[in-house]
Amino acid sequence: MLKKILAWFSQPQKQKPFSKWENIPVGDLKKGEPYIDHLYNRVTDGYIIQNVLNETEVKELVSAFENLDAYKAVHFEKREGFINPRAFSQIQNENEFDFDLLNSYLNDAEWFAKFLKERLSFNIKEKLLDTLAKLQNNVPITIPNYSTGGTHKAFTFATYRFLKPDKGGMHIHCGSMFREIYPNFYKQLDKIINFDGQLSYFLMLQRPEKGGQLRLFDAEWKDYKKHFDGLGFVNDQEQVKAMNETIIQDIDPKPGDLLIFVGGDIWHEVTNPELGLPRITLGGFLAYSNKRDEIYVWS
Ligand SMILES: O=C(O)CCC(=O)C(=O)O
Repeated sequence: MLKKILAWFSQPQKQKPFSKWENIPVGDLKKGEPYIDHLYNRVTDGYIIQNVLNETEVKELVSAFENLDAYKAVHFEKREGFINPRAFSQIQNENEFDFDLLNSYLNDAEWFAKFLKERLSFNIKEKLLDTLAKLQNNVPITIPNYSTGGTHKAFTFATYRFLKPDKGGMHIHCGSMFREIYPNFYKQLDKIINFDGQLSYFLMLQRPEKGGQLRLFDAEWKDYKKHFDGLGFVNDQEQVKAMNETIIQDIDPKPGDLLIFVGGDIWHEVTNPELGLPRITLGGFLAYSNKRDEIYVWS
């Protein structure tokens, strides 16, 4: 496996803006413009909504999260970094749907919501959901709930992602992949959410001096889905070659920016944060409800 990963990084890759992106200062969002539908329809592949958070809010979030790994962090396999609280995709055990793990995910989500409320002088969840609501007029943004033991518990709307300098970044993946890896978990959500074309979002909180970009591969989920293993690395020499020959595009938002893109369908990674501070983001996923009358946000 290590050889394949090294082979991947040693291949020359060609930078070319193959996907369509728009930068929009948050104050310039047009009322009624169906930004989210533009992503679904691939009119655009991604938006950087600039300055959603101001400098003070970014600083507050970064310092609130200091020492967060001491709590409920789930560390990435093989690379150094962590997600906090645990993401839904980290709750499944082998092929079984594990209700105890689901319960601990829901408890962690509750803990995280409380943690954010106590540590911050502003309501980050409200701020984020309000901004997302501006991206698709008249469609409510909702966080999924799960009923356990007679009580409704909410999923987490976001997870905090911390990548240590020079420890590899985030491996190649796309959002649609998780559905194949964790079918039992998704079966629970399939009742309410249509995952086809699901989107990814994140708020950039801290950037390294060098590296740590969101790297898109000119490769769609459907064309490469046959060959991934559980970690998202391609596991077939031929595909490694094919993907190394694909064109890449690096996206580098600034702290305070909200990035939203077709992360369900475009293969992407976060490149190694080579130098300077750790890379820190707060993000999750979005998708329409089955009835297309709500947009769900979870992580
Ligand atoms: O939080 C990040 O920087 C990575 C986002 C990502 O890869 C995703 O949402 O699929």
